Amino acid sequence: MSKSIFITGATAGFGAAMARRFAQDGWSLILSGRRAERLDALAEELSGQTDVTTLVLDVQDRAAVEAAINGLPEKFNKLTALVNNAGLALGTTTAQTSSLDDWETMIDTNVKGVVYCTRLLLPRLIAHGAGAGIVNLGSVAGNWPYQGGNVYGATKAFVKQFSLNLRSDLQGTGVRVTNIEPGMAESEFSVVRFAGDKSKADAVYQGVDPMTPEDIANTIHWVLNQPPHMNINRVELMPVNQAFAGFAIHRK
Ligand code: NDP
Ligand code: 8X3
Repeated sequence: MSKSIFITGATAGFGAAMARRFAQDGWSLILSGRRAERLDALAEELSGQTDVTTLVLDVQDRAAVEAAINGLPEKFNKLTALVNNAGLALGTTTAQTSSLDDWETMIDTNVKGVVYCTRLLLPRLIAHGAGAGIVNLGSVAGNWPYQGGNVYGATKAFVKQFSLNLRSDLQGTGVRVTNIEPGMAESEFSVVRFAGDKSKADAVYQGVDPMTPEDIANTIHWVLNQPPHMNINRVELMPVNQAFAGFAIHRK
């Protein structure tokens, strides 16, 4: 049986890099995202290497996620891996000045999207059994507070705890669960966070030598290629030039 991987948010950044990495090994790809033209281009690029299925999908839309997953061809009744990668941060403003709409979009995508895809694909992962795996994209923002991280960091803290709790529930099924917790990696992430302001986004990475989407894809590839008796619970990774700040003290 060829290995199969369902990747959400495959139209950019980590997701596109993962699609390319797993295609090299001949895994069947199910690639999803909202931008159809990006999915088509990726399918065209990779279909010479492996079997590619694309799903134009907004993970915030529960009915659409249900319809897309229920409509998958029979060959995916057993799925090797799910990567809950689709996600975003919006803004770096403090809580008292943030937009409630932005907060809702982050919760709907980073929390509800992950929950929908996981619940709906679990039967196929359990049917695969030993060697199957769920990889969730958490973040250092789920572990460490920073000013302006408010709801984004909280969604990633949810993802971390959901991953750990899934591990508990999936005992005996053979399905592994890993939370990947990256720090700064250059992708479209900051362009999205700063509402399309490319110069603001570029400034984030200036002089840092950030991680790349390929670094993250290689890490996930390593995680999913461990022997079936091994579960990598969490991986926190940062560029060398990123570290921790101390406590913030406000003096009157
Ligand atoms: P990108 O912005 O480059 O890619 C994000 C992907 O998510 C795109 O393919 C986008 O596709 C998809 N996406 C966003 N919203 C939705 C939605 N509602 N439905 C379906 N797909 C959606 O970001 P990254 O690759 O950097 O980020 C990937 C994940 O990693 C995210 O969860 C992010 O929070 C996390 N992360 C990123 C870090 C970084 O520094 N870059 C660090 C730590 C974690 P489309 O717009 O076509 O729908
Ligand atoms: C993205 C990493 O540090 O910008 O999750 O929050 S950070």
